[in-house]
Amino acid sequence: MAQEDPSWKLFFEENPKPTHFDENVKLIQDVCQQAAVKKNRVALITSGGTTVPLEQNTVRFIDNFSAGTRGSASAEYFLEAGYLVIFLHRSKSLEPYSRHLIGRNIFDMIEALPDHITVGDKYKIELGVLAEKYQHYKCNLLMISFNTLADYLWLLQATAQKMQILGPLALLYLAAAVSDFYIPTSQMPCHKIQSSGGPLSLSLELVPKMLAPLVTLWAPNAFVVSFKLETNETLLETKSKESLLKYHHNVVIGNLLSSRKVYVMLVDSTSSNAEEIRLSASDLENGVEIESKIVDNLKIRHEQYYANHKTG
Ligand code: PAZ
Repeated sequence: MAQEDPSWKLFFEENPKPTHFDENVKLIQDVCQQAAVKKNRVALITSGGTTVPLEQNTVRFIDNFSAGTRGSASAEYFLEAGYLVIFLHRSKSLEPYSRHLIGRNIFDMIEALPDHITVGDKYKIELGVLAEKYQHYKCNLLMISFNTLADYLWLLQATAQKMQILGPLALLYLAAAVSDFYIPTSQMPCHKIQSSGGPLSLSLELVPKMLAPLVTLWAPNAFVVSFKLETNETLLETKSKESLLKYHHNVVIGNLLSSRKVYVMLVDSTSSNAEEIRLSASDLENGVEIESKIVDNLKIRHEQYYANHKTG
């Protein structure tokens, strides 16, 4: 009897590719090929939340809380650590460097004079530092955006597959908040749902777990870091360990919705105890971001992994 395709394959059969997919994959391929030749480390960072459309001509969709703070901050620290970064992010979520300006009005920062425009004195140093960093690192940064869950999963699969050429030089840092539930295209109404139809009941399918094919088929030699988000503290360690046991990747970073900016736990297969990273009062006073410590920690782990691969 013929074997049925696994659920992750069916997902890609049932959900069309995003627009500009082939152009984006070509950009990703170019980065990976050049990095492989030069033996550069490449980090894929996923960031922000995925949407789940309720209609094919989408007026309404389900979304989540993620602003892309973790991903965009981490991208800066990976760049500073010498990585090339592929930043796969939710469109209009936070981006490296420009994230520091969010919530501020650009017109308050510039002075428009009759014949030229200048940056106001108060902002010169801050903007100068940011612009300098951005200009320095932008050639090592490829930004690709997504909106829906399906867009994200298509791009994740393609990027991981293109990163295969990098072997253990590739690091995947999966910080996006990806929906666990969705409506398959075939079950989605074509047009806007009408309120004249009365109260709306939704039935959502489970999204196939993509970490399994990612780790075994798409990027089998990459260093893979996933995130586990919980709201119940008592579940965090167990759930993070379960995920590691199930998918056999390298690190699971557990975080709680309420404390994610100051505390994470790292779980790996070498130790039964989780390693904790917590910002101290002085870190907070000095504006230290937890992502700088996460990236420092992962850089060392990735170096070790790469060294073991070369000798192993
Ligand atoms: O984007 P953000 O900084 O507001 O939040 C980051 C996060 C909590 C989405 C991330 O750290 C994370 O846990 N991502 C995986 C979520 C999940 O379990 O699917």
